[in-house]
Amino acid sequence: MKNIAWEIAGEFEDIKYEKAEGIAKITINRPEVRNAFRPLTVIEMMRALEDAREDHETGVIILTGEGPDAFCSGGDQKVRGDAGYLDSPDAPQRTPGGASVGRFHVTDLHVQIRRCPKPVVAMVAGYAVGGGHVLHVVCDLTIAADNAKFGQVGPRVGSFDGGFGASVLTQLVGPKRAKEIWFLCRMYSSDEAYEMGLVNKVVPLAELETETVTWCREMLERSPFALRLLKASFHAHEDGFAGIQQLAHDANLLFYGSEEAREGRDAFKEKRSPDFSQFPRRP
Ligand code: S0N
Repeated sequence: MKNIAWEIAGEFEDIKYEKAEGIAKITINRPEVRNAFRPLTVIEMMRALEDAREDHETGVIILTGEGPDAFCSGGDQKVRGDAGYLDSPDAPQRTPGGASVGRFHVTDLHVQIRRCPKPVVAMVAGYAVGGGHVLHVVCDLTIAADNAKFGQVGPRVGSFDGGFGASVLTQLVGPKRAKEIWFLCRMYSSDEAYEMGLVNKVVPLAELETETVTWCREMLERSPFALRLLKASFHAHEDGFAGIQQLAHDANLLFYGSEEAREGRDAFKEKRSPDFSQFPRRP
């Protein structure tokens, strides 16, 4: 198997962003806190993800954490304020009365991963815990190392994610298991996660990136528009009107390429009435 030669694709503080062979890799680079994310981390992840989405060369995106110990340990508890997360524990987002005015930046990141029309693959070594577990849950596929550990900790640390962290998890493992994961806050091995349908494949740690890249290369051989429509189709029902909107606008993308749609556009530009009589009224 040919090695992959990553090239730096942007300068960031909390993440590494690299590209190679049509694959973009976003790495949370805070191993000293088990890759916990603070607001800046999430903002940078969103910028990198947007770049990967817009890049016509990129077809698949890997999301991972630096080092073998953790994929991500969730929200950085050291900058957790009284109303969300802060850039630093003591300033500057505070009201004159002293109450914090942080927010959950990760809410938008979850939506962005779901919306991204390219497959997003979580590559998990070590802990995927709390908000870090939710991150892999919202990714399209998960490749896990044999040292990976999965779990939610919210009810132990005064937190919970009732968004995709509950609904998508339930889709993956079923309601009884999802409630067990949230209510008991246990940790699960990569083999247990595989048994539950939480991850797609478990490999030895030393083979994690090679295996993940193999899966990405395989997807890059497939039709990008078919992958795009499949992802939108899987989410259409789960994401309600927003999911249907994505699928509908993708249908628009295809319709724009038809003679029928072009007739409407051209007639407007040529200041004439459109002639739609030439097009079939399909049964
Ligand atoms: C990951 C764990 C199990 C690893 O244990 P291990 O290997 O024994 O390492 P430690 O010695 O514990 O940790 C090493 C250093 O890393 C720091 N650290 C670890 N995790 C975090 C973290 N999340 N935030 C800040 N620092 C962290 C340790 O403190 C240590 O550094 P030193 O030695 O300097 O103290 C273990 O570390 C663990 O259990 N970590 C905490 C896991 C946790 O509580 N995560 C947060 C859970 N909550 C969320 O993620 C919420 C996320 C969220 O974004 C959200 C989304 C939607 C709605 C609401 C929320 C919400 O925030 O509430």
